[in-house]
Amino acid sequence: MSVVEVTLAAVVVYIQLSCVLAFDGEMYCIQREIMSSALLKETEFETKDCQHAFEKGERKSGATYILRPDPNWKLVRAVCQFDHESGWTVIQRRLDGSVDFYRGWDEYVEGFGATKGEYWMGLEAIHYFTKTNQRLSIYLESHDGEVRTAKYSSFYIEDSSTDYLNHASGYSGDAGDSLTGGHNHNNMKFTTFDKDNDLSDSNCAEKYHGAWWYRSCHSSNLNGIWYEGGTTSSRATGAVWYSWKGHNYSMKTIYMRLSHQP
Ligand SMILES: [Ca+2]
Repeated sequence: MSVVEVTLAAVVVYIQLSCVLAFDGEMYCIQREIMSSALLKETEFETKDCQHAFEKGERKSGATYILRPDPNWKLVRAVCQFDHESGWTVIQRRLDGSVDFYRGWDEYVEGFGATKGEYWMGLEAIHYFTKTNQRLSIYLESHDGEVRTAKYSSFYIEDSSTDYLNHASGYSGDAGDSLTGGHNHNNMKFTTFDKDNDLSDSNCAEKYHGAWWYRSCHSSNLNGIWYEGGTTSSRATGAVWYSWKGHNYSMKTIYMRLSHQP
C-alpha cells in the first residue's frame, strides 16, 4: 500500500493505492481519494463478488473483475459471467489444457493459472466467497460441443482448519449429480497428491491425477488431466463428470461458478 499526497486547489487529496499481486502474477490496484475535509470518497467501489457487480449494472460477461469477498480479507481477481438475472463468479475454468492442474496443496490453497485462460481461484478464496449463501453452477462442454450443467442450490466450503470441507446440496440440471451422488463428495475434505485426506487406502489425487474433495475415490474429477479429444483409456484420470460421460471421458470446457441464492 502507498499513499501519495496531491494538492488540488485548496483541497488536499490523499490518493491511497491498495495493490495486490494476484495468483497469476499480475499486479492490480484499487484507488481511493481521501479528501482532507474528512469526506471520504471511493473513486472505485470495492466489488464484493460478481453478483454485486451485476447489481451495480456491470454486464461485461467474460471480463476480469477485482473483487473483495470479505471486508477483512484480500482482493481477488476473477472472471465474471452475467446472464439476464445473475452475476457468476468463476472459481475454476478449463478451456484448452494449457495449464497444468496437477499441483500440490499450497497451490490449491492459493490458486494458480491466469484469469485470461485456465485457472483455479484457490481454496482460501472459495471459502471466503462461500461464507454467504451461495449456489454453485457447473458448466460442462464436451469436445463435440454439447453442453450440460449441474447446479447446486447451496454450496460452501469450510476453512483451512477442516481442510476445506465441502458442503453441497440441492442438485438440479441435465449433467447428472456427480458431486453429491455416486461417490458423494459432500462432507469430504480436499485432497492433493501431497495431502491425503480421502478415505481410500491410496491417495486419490495421485491415483487419478487431480485434486478434489475425494471420498474413495470419485464421481467427478474436474481438476484432472485435460485430454485432447476427450476420450481416454486411462480410467478416471481426466476431467471427469461420471454421470454424463463416464470415467473414460475428459471434458473440454468447464466453468465452476458461484452466485447468491435468489
Ligand atoms: Ca487415502
